Amino acid sequence: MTRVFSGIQPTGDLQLGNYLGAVRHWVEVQETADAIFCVVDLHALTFAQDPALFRAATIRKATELMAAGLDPDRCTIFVQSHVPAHAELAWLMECTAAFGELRRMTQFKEKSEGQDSVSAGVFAYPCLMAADILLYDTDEVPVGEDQRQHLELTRDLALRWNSRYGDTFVIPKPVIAGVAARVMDLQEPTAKMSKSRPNPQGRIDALDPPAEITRKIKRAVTDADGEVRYDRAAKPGVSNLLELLAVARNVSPQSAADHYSQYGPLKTDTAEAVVELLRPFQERFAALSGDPGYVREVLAKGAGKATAIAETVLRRARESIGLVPR
Ligand code: ATP
Ligand code: LTN
Repeated sequence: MTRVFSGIQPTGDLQLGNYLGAVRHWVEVQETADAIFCVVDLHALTFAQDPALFRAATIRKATELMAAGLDPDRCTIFVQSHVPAHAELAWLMECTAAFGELRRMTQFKEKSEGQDSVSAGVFAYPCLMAADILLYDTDEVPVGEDQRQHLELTRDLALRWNSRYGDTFVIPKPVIAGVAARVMDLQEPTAKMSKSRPNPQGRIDALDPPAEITRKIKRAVTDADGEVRYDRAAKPGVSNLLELLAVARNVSPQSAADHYSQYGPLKTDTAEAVVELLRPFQERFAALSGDPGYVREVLAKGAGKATAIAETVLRRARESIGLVPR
């Protein structure tokens, strides 16, 4: 059975980009693959967090994943820091990666640019991500387009390790969806929608009330030529709306465009489609948030299952690199 692994950071509410670019595909793949999903709390610590809020955010993210449709009977859901093997293999990956290749990572450049001080963790981030993936003999990693470069690095590190120390790791491949793999900011359609961008008007949170979703979409930045056409380079704002409408209706963005000659009706229908798309998520979230004990139970069970796999692979890695067995 194909092993699938992916991760999401606990900080920030689940936004439409996370849902369409990643989580929606996780919900599908749990039906056919041996799927493991991780709330990557250690990754979020690359920026200082308020401890109490951070703890709550981790539980909330797991709740959001379950509300989105991840079913603990069909997949494994756990918190990264509950499985210490991640931190241990990350160190071995840091010693495998070159300074130069980490410095070239776009996400590192974006997150460190213009900051007075950046943690060493921001730089080492992709090594921890590689460890996450390699620890589970992962075949496929469903992620949004922004993670492609990290996946390439993960493959390079695994290949390098295997050629230096002998066959140890499965070489994973990214699975990146065609439509809505990069949902753009509604106010600045040349930037990706992200939970850490300062302007909330450009982002749709999966828990936004319907009226707010509608308002944000109606105010989305488009362009001046007035023509409804799918062309991501020339018409990023309109094309982004067409992608949202297209995934909600399960058609292509090009054919979605055929039905419109004006931006107003396109926005009205897109808003309605997105509200309907998120409705089941919002209902399940309300039900689950009344039962945090259940979510914690799921995470404890998930950590147990994840540990069993991760420890076996870590042992293999320790042995191949020459650490004395403990
Ligand atoms: P940040 O921007 O603060 O780093 P994020 O919103 O990108 O956070 P992550 O936890 O880093 O959230 O990402 C979780 C998953 O969501 C990843 O697979 C990522 O590729 C995907 N994703 C995030 N934003 C988008 C987007 N705008 N479009 C499509 N996929 C996205
Ligand atoms: N870096 C990813 C989150 C992430 C991840 C992973 C994704 C951490 N570890 C392992 C897939 C597999 C992000 O910022 N979205």
